[in-house]
Order: sequence, then C-alpha cells, then structure tokens
Amino acid sequence: MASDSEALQGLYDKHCVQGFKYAYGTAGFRYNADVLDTVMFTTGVLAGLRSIYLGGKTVGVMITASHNPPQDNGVKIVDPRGEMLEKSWESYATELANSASQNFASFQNKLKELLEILKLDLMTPGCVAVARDSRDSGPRLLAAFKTGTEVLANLQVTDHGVLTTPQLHFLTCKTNDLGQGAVIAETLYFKEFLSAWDELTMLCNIQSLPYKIRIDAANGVGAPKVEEMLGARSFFDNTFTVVNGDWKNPPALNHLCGADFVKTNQRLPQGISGDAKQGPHINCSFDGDADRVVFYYVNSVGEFKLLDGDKIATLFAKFFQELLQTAGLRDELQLGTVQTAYANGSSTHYLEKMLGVPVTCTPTGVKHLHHEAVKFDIGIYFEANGHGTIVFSEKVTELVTQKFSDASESKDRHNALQLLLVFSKLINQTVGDAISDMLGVMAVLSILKWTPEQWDNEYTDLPNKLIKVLVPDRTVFKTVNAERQLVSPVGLQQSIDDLVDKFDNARSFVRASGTEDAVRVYAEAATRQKVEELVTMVGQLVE
Ligand code: 16G
Ligand code: ZN
Repeated sequence: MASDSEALQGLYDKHCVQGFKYAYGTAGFRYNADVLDTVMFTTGVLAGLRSIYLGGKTVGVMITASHNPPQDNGVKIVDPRGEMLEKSWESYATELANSASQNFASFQNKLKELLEILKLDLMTPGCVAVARDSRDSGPRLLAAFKTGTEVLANLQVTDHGVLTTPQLHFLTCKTNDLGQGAVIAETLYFKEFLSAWDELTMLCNIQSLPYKIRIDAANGVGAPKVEEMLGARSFFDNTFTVVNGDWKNPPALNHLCGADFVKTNQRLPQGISGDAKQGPHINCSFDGDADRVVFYYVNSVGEFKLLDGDKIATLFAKFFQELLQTAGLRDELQLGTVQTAYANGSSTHYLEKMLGVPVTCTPTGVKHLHHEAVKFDIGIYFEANGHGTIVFSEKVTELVTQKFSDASESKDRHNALQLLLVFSKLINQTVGDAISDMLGVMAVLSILKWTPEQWDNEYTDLPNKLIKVLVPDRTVFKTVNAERQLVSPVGLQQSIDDLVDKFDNARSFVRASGTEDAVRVYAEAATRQKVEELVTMVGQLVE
C-alpha cells in the first residue's frame, strides 16, 4: 500500500523510466517490449481504479501483442462483461502513462487528479484478473504491472498465468457472473466449450469430423490450449494436428506462420504443404494470442484458397438464417452482420443481395464491430482478418425457451430451437476466439455436410490487395463513413474516386493504421492485374 508519497515513489522507482510517449490504440498499448515497463506499472494502477469505480467488479488485463513480432508486447484492459475498456477510460490510461513517463511528481499529480475527478479512494477494495501470452518479455512486464496494483491498498489480483486473449475475456466475465467465492480457473473455459460441443454433436448425431483439420498455432499460446482442450475428448482422436506449436520458443512466434501471415501473404504458412496425399482435410491458422482464425485449403489444381473472416461470417449468416427459418423465428429475431471497409465487396453483396441479411459497416477494431453487433438479436461480426464472433441477445433465449415448451411444435423445429441455444454456448460471445470460432465453423460444416470447396463456392472474392505506405505524418489522414472516405488531406478522396471510376467493379480506400506508423491502402477490382494497377496508383497519390 502506498498512501504516502514516499511509499508511492518507492513503487514508481522500481519500474518507471522517462521519455516515451504512449497512446492507448485500437487494441490497448502496443510497442516494442523494451519501452513498456512504465505503462505496465500505470496500467496496474488504472485497472485497479477501474474496478473500484465499478463497485469492485473484476476487471481483466491481458499482456499480449497478438500477431506482432516477438520483440513487441502490449497490454489491454477488459471490462467486467469481457468487453473492451470503455472509451472515456482510454484517455485516462494514456494520460496516466504519459505522466509517469515524465517524472514522479507528474504521476503523483495525475493520480490525485484522477482520484478527484472519479471520486475514488485508494483504500476501497477491488479485483483485477491478469494473464499473458507466451512472449519472453511477459514475466518482466507482469512484474511491473503487479507493482502498479500495489498502489491500491485493497486490490485483489488474480494471476491466471499464460492464457489466450479470449480465455482471459471469458474468465473475467465468468468471475463477475459467478461472484465471490467461485473458483475461477482455466478449466472452466475448457468445460464450458467442450460441453457445448458434446451437446451439439449429440443433438446432430455427429460421430466424427467430416475431414481432418490442421491447426497452425503461430507458435503461440493457442497451441497448448487447443491441444489440451481437444485432447480431452476421444471425439477428436486422430482428427486434428497442431503445426507451428512451438510456443516455448518465443522467437518463433508469428514467424512465417499464423493468421496474419496467411491472410496478408495469401499463402500457406511454414509447416503446411498443399500435398494431396494428406487425404481430405481443412487447414486453419490462429494468431499469436488465438483471438483470430482463418481457414484455407488447396484446390484440385493446386491453388491456395483462403476462407477468411468474410467467408466465416457468410457461412454463419447462411446457417443461422436457415436455422431461424426452421425454428419459426425468422420474423421475431433479427439476424444481422457487421463488417469493416476491408470486407470483400463480394461478401457484402452475397449477404445483402443473396441472403437478404442486413450489413452494418464500422471502423476497424473489434470494439466498434461488437458495439454494433449487439444491436441485433443474432449479431455476426468478423473482420476480414479473422477476428470476430457472434453475439446473441437475451430475447433469443427467452423466445426459444417459450417456443420449446410448446409441445405442438414439430421435431425439426424442436431441434432447430435447441441448436440455436447450443450455438450460443459454443461461441465465445465476449470476443473473437480462434478455438471457439474454429469449433463453430467445424460444427456448421459437419451439419451442412460441406467440403471446404462447397463453402468457398458460395461466392467468389473480388481480387484485392492491401499495401502499406510510409508517410511523414499519418495523422493528417482523417476519414468518415466507417473509414471509407477521406476528408483530409483535402482533395485526395476526389482523386481516388476519379481513378476508381476508370476500373470495373473497383473500390479503394485509404486509412491511417491504428497500430503502426503507416497508412494502409486497400483496393479491389475485377482482375488481379487491374487490382495491382489500382492499388499502386492510389499508393502513389498517398505518398
Ligand atoms: C487491432 C485490432 C484488430 C484490427 C487491427 C487493425 C482488436 C482487438 N484488434 O489489432 O481488430 O483489425 O488492429 O490494425 O481490436 P491497423 O489499424 O494497424 O490496420
Ligand atoms: Zn490477436
């Protein structure tokens, strides 16, 4: 405890160094691990304050840099329901970190100011749950974080050790649901999703997966977790293989593998070959903290075919629409999808025109998508990069339970109603979760009896390309309309539009990255060659 100045300084001096300027970005603070000690310390303080502010509810903290290279790390705060930290607190987090990065006196003043604005007392009890991914800077940064929590006198800190990001979101939510006294451990996560899987396979009479699955775990924390989880069921015996599972070798993390590598380079990761002798199978890649997943296969003529976040969203949309129809709930429950500007134009067309499912577009970043998805009864959101989930409103459970008690309903209808409930348990609704999404996709494919090709054939992606352009100051690139239009630099959007008009079926947008010092340029067009031309030309306009 550090109510007096000297004790507070003692804690500050243990980890804080001066001079770096921090900003809470799309997914928290994320930088080279060498500069993170100070912000880890202040995040310990801030997470504690957030818990006290919320009446002692448990607030989660995840130490990870997701798909970034091994030398990076980061930290993000998770609110009690498992969702991302509320926006107004992002600025408190940034201000507190930057005050500590100036000197002790500024930190002390900023802390005092926050306590006054928020009307908080450092003596009030609170709870924080923390976990980290497999990076080698994790233990050092965790220690700085824990010292920060000591600034609060009565803060209970639960250290969950090494977890995937979605496990931490899930456990944070469960801790608050189950209340004081409940034993919250990782086993709860495995149990929850495995029981949903058991229920589903029993209900649909699925004895085994239709084909084998190879999981590229990006040499990250997803590897031991998915192995432990699937290993616990004989159902999965001989049906899955983990490749790039070397999570105890931090320099290998995300290197030539993982969801981001596969999506960005549109090619197979290291360790997975397109060899036809493997027998029928599907592949998927997680990212470094297992909150993203993309699928892929190699077709009969040897081409690499990606089944990304858009394909996952459309698969679920089609499936749930049919399920609602069979359950007799199509008019009563609203199904909708949420995408970003990166969604392939063909996927949006398929959802809106072929399926008749509404699509909302939001800026990049899970918090934006999640926020819109909860407005639907069944809200499916996926970024093209594979990050996403499905959220179910309370009305789903209520209506299903109500209909279920009606004995006059047919057997098919009963089954569909039950399936809706089981899916709401199989999906990690708190945040995108590679393991839970993977099981969700495998469940749908097994029920529909679809091969990867059949899934892929629902629509054809427009050729697309994403490039990164380095500019002197990316903050001048300001967008509106869910990042699809630039309002600054003035005139640039008009020039892009004039270019796009010269191409068939084309689209292009430019936005400043929220995680890197660069501007991203995305383009789609009717052919590979045209998309190359367009993206290069728009890139030149931006430079
Ligand atoms: C973060 C976001 C991810 C988004 C990416 C965009 C979360 C948890 N993660 O990793 O969803 O796609 O940023 O990065 O929200 P960019 O702004 O550099 O393009
Ligand atoms: Zn991630």
